[in-house]
Amino acid sequence: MNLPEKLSPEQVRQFNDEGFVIVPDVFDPADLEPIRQAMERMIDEKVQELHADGKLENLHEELDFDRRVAAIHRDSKENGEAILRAIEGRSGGGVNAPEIFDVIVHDKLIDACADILGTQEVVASSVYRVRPKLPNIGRGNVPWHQDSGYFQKHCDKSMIITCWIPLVDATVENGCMQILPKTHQGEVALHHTGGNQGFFVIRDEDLPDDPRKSVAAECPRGGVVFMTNRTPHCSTPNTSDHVRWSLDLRYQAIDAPNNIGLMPTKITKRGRPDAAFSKKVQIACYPPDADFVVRSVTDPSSVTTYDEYVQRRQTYEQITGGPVGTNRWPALATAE
Ligand SMILES: O=C(O)CCC(=O)C(=O)O
Repeated sequence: MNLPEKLSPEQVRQFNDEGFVIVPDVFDPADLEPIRQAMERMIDEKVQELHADGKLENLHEELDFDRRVAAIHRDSKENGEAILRAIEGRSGGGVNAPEIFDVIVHDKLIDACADILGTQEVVASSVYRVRPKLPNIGRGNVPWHQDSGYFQKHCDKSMIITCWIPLVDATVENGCMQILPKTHQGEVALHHTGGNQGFFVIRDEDLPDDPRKSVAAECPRGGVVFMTNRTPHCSTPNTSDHVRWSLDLRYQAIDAPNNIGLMPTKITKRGRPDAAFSKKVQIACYPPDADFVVRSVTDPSSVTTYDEYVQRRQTYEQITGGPVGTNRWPALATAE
């Protein structure tokens, strides 16, 4: 089966050499309209609920997707946070809306990942995030890290692609990511727990290069920033007047460690696999969340449907209590 090539050889080379590539035209902006509208509906439902409960007076119905939550958050942090929690999903683990699934399995995106991975056997991870980064509050500023800092150590050398997808043009002003190029071939750096909002953090002195060499990953709506799991990155404050909306999704080849077909009965509440179990089966890079097949030429019947995806994610959430980090890193305080 000949599937179209989405990326040029030059773009794939850039990904491999630099640890990332920004592709400005993976989607037509219209492809992302359903997810924007789904987010708008979610916001509106929560706003109406808060209003009906007598907690919120000004509905800010005149404001669009990029501004409404920010205005409500300014009026009342409590209401703003309630809306953000509803959109981000449990523990920040991403809502299960069909419109998100449609982006995760979108052919244009999977074509690009298949080009990078060099295979048409592609698995997506339930480790994905919806990130509404509000202007001028610290929430959503992510410290330096490699995604592998959150994954199991035995996956350090596996390729897991992060696809960072802005739903508005991402700029330095609204807090796009900063990426440290050409530093993804080495070991996973020392991370610490205790960053803001519970994020893991690499201290500047532990970064594989001078953070002043980082580049701003500005990306228009419709574009995607593709990064490796060992590419150090962070994101900076949103100093604009609107919300920087983005999604980050993750993909790997099916032969990288995954939990396809496994039910998480052997994952402990802390999200760590039980020791006896992990000797018998290959443990996924991020065991607390479900992986699922998004493309398979050798076994098309294994490609996950929306209903299977929802069921699998819900089962994992019930058993593991939602996403948690799996790596045991030291706490910031004890290191200083
Ligand atoms: O969206 C951001 O600001 C940060 C994203 C990030 O750190 C990630 O996708 O791993």
